[in-house]
Amino acid sequence: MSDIVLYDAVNSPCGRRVRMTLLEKKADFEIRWLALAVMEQKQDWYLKLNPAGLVPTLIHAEQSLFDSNVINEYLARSLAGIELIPDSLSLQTEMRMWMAFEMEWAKPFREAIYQSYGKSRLRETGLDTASLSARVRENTANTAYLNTAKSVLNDPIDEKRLNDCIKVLMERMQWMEEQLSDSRDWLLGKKFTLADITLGPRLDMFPFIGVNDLYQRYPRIGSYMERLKSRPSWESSDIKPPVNENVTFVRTK
Ligand SMILES: N[C@@H](CCC(=O)N[C@@H](CS)C(=O)NCC(=O)O)C(=O)O
Repeated sequence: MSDIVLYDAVNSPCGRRVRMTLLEKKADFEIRWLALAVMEQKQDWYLKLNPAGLVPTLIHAEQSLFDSNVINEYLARSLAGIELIPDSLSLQTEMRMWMAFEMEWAKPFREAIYQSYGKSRLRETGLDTASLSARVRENTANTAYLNTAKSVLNDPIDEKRLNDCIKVLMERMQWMEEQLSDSRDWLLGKKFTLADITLGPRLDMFPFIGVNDLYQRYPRIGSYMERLKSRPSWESSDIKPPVNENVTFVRTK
């Protein structure tokens, strides 16, 4: 058993960025999967580790850490291996601004996910309202989460809301495309850093909200992502649970 444990979920960009950092550092780690569709992330024992009930959470040296960017800075500083944080204060600040940039548009992105992939993920399980409710109640007594799960399953897609979220997201992508006009290799210039690890996994999620041509619309983002995907940590961070959680809901405590 590894001394680094990562609580994670299938297709989580936040989880993937921690996986990438661990792989860039060549660290051993163990993943424990949570099934988000049935709110395993809202179980009492997990809320003690991560009060927001989100993935990822990392356990290391008996310390429990949450928020992917916080975890990544911790790993970057505490593990030996490749340097992922720039030396100068000015570049460190720039790195955190890229993280803040992503965190801001993660909000409309999450809303869009609820209107798209979140629905298909839940519907593909074959659970009906009664069996979904029973599964969620096993995990949490908070009816707010039950109501969210039921509305993801049953409410029709709010196309207007989804399109509005996408419009906001495209505004952010336009800004990013302009930032890349100086042909830099990585977001901070010559050096690959945590800023790239923060942005890459989220950018690659656009097809999950129905935007399949992001890299054609924004070619500089496209070639930037090609560079990112050529790093071994990209492919090797595409980890799935041994059995598809959507089908079996592997319990992971
Ligand atoms: N700022 C947090 C965001 C974490 C987050 O939004 N996680 C998503 C998966 S990428 C999640 O757990 N969603 C489940 C939910 O909304 O209950 C981080 O970077 O760790």
